[in-house]
Amino acid sequence: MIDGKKVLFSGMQSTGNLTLGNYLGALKNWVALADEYECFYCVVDEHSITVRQDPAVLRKRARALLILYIAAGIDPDKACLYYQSHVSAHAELAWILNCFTYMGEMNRMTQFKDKSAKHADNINVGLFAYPVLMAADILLYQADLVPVGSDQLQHLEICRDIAQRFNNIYGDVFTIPEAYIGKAGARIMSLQNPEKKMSKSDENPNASIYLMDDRDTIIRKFRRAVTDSEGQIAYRDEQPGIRNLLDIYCACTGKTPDDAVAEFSGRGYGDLKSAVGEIVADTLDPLQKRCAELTKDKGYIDSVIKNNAEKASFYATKTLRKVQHKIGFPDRIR
Ligand code: ATP
Ligand code: LTN
Repeated sequence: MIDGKKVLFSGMQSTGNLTLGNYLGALKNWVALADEYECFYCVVDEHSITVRQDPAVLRKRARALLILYIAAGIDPDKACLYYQSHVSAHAELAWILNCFTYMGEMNRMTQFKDKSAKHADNINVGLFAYPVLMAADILLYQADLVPVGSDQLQHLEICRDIAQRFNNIYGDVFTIPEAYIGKAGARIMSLQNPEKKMSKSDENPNASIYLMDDRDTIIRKFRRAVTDSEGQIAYRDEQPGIRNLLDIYCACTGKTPDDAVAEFSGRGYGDLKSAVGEIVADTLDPLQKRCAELTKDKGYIDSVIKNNAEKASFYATKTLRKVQHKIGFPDRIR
């Protein structure tokens, strides 16, 4: 608890170009949560280097992601928006937690298996220990809640196990965090294969709408979206392509699937694709404009980066010192 509010922590990697899935499935919800909880939203640049990065690109994307958090509507005076690499307690706690994590536990992680298959030439120890750094992120802030997608639930479970193990030995040091599962969350699927989630690492650029795509590109990608040959607009499992278009439409308009189906009843797939393309372009347009404005305001962004890293460090260091003391590191002389 901070000032009587529950603490919420989440993070995103700045690798790749963010997609409509990242926005509708995560970022958009983060905005609303910042009213109710004490939120820490981190740009997890230390996680990014588990896969080889071009330094100039990583730096640029990390800043662009932090700007995007603000452009999406998160008030940096309320929620703490910062870079993981600016708060050294993350790496320090991760080291300690490494010593409370078993090889066998990490071996079971499906993301490690997937990523090591994908990057067979660079299966590094950081990639293996990725979930431990993620546990450190969360536990440093004594987070009560962690909004994550279903692919991250396994990592959250390990975080809880590590925290519990530590608490069993040393007493109640860490708050045990819970996954925050939002309202029927928008899970946005690939436009080229609606059985697969839209993902920033998809090799086919037509599969994803990137948040910085222009109107024409957005409309063209929706026009090419894979659907089916049923010829009828319905919201059902058997028509995943159409259902995905309706989900996107609903996430952007706030309408229910029933309302959307009624609106398009008797109309062709082309009409639905155009309408979804238009509404997505209308949704992203103000976001893109705001990003452009904020990018120009270097002084303001720099002050957010500095102040919020200090705020995050304050809370993180408090937990780290407690942990260091508990495990027997010599106390600092003040
Ligand atoms: P990668 O392709 O690099 O694995 P990703 O696009 O799947 O990346 P993540 O960085 O793993 O995205 O996720 C960031 C956040 O966005 C997470 O909270 C995740 O649940 C959410 N998210 C990602 N893709 C989607 C999607 N298609 N629909 C809804 N939410 C999504
Ligand atoms: N692994 C997460 C990003 C992430 C995160 C976190 C999410 C790093 N640390 C802590 C929630 C809490 C991802 O790839 N989506």
